[in-house]
Amino acid sequence: MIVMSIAGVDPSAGAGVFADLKTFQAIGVYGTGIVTALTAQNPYKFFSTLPVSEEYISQQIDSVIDSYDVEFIKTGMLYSPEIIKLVSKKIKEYNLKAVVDPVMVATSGGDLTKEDLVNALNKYLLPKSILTTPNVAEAEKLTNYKIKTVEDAEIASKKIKCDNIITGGHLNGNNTININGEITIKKQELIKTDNLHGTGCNLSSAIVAYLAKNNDLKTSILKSLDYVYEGIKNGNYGTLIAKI
Ligand code: PXL
Repeated sequence: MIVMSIAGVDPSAGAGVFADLKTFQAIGVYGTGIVTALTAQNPYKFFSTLPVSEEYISQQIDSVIDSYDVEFIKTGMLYSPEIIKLVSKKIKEYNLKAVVDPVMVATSGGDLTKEDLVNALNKYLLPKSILTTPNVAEAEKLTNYKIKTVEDAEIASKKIKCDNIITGGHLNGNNTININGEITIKKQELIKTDNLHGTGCNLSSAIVAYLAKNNDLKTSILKSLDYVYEGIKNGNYGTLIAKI
């Protein structure tokens, strides 16, 4: 029951690898963390990014998998098309089941990507993944399709290259889940708060943790939506506080 996050480091620990590890721990699985980039940021302001070389990302992945039997991973901030290609190669090499948070822009407006990642995500990573978790803006970019309503989200979800959940924070709380072409709309109450930093990171890492605990994909998604909702409700300091 060992899982892995491949993502960036947010030192304020509401997002990125540190947040993923907290979520893994809260749900009761052992988490490992591969760092693709360091960032200097807090929930309100993004300062800068220092990427890690592909060679060193590769060494980190190999060294963990050398001694741990990892089945489920999540990916977050992958920063460049080259890193996306590398991670896709590792997924194939080690037969990993990947949940992809298609990180493209930070809520705080930070430099989380070097260039446009849409092509690399669609061509290399998503076809090899078991799930992706875009928000509305990310789903629009992945599909080149404008999403204004839940019906639009359903159409976009069918264009995405693997099973997916389009999160509902900008659709009145309506999350659109597409598993094997079967759509489920899960509505959640929207909470008025600024404790939203890291919601995407925590959702995808919770899904991986529940999968590792032998829940099926749909159950893992639904439990993770509840987990993040509770985190937002109990949050403080501009970020969510995970509780189960
Ligand atoms: O949620 C996007 C994201 C992913 N990864 C890192 C981040 C953020 C948002 O701030 O800092 C490291």
